[in-house]
Amino acid sequence: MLIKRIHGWEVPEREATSESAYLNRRGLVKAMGLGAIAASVPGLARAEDDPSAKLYPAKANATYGAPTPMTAEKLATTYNNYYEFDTDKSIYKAAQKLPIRPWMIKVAGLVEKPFEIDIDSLLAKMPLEERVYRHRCVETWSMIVPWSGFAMKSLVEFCKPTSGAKYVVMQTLNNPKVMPGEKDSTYPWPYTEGLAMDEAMNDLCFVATGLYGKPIPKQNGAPLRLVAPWKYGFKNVKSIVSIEFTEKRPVSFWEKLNSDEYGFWANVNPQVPHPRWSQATEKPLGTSDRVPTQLYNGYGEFVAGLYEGRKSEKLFM
Ligand SMILES: Nc1nc2c(c(=O)[nH]1)N[C@H]1C(S)=C(S)[C@@H](COP(=O)(O)O)O[C@H]1N2
Ligand SMILES: [Mo]
Repeated sequence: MLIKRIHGWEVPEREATSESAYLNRRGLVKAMGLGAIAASVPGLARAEDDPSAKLYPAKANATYGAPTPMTAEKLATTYNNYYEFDTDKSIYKAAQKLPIRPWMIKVAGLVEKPFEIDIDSLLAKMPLEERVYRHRCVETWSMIVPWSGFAMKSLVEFCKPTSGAKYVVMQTLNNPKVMPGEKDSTYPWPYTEGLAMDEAMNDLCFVATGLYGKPIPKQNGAPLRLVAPWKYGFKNVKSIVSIEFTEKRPVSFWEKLNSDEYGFWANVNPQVPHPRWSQATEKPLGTSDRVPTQLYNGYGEFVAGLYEGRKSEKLFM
C-alpha cells in the first residue's frame, strides 16, 4: 500500500495551492482563452484590465527546480511588505491607488546612452518566462511563488552599461500623494537597492512583471520588481522607475536606516543571526510550522561562486 508521507513542513491543502492544482488551473484558464482570472478579493484591480494581461502565463523555465508547496495566491497577494503604503502587512487595498500606466523607467549612469522606456515597450523586448522561486524575508516568513518576467541579465544587456559600471542601482517610485508612507521623513525615500554587476548578470537574478500567471499585482510591486531569491526579501525593490549603473557601491534603503541590522549583500544564511533574532528557521506563509532555513535560501549551487572573492565582506546581513 502506498502511504503518502506528510512532512512537518507541508502545508494543509486548504492553505496552499498544490503545484498540480495550480498547473491544472493554469492549463484550464489558457484553454478557456480567458488569459487571466479576476482577482478574488473585492476592490482589487482586475488583472485582465492590465494591458500586459495577454502576455501571461509565460512559458515555464524549470532550470531552478519547482519548489513546493506553492504558497496560496491569496496569501502572497494580501500579506505584503511595502512601506511606501504602510509598515504593516495589509497594504493590498491601499496599493490599488498606485497608477501603473503610463509607467516610465529611466536608465542612467554608466551606460552607452541614457534613455527612458515605458513598461509595455520593455515587455515587448524582453524574453518572458515563469519561474517558481523561494522567497525568504529577513523577518523569517517565507513563501514559494510563480513569478513571471525576465532574467535581470536581459535587462542589463538592454541597458548597455559601459565597462566602468560595477553596480546597478534601482529605485521605487517616489510619489507621496499615492504612497502615504513616503510622507514619513524618518525613512530615506525613495526605496533604493543595488546589486554588484556579477550578481545582476547571474541567470538566477530575475525581474518580475507577473505573478501566478497574471500581471503582477500592485501590492507585489507592479509593474516590475526585482527578485533575487538567494538574498533576504528586502533586496527585492518594488515598482522600479530608475535603473542606474555606478562605479561606487550604493547604500540601500535598509542599510541607510540601520547598517548593523541590514547590510548591502544580505545573502540568506541560517547560521548568521539577525542582531535581534535567529535566522535558523522560517515560517512558510499559511502555516504555523517552522522549517530550517537554507544557506543562500537553497540556491547555493548557482550563486555561492559570486562570493568566493568577497570573503572579507559582510556577506550575510
Ligand atoms: N519599494 C519597496 N520594495 C520592497 C519593500 C518595501 O517596503 N518597499 N519591502 C521588501 C521586503 S522586506 C520584502 S520581504 C518583499 C516583499 O514582497 P511581497 O510583498 O511581494 O511578498 O518586498 C521588498 N521590496
Ligand atoms: Mo522582508
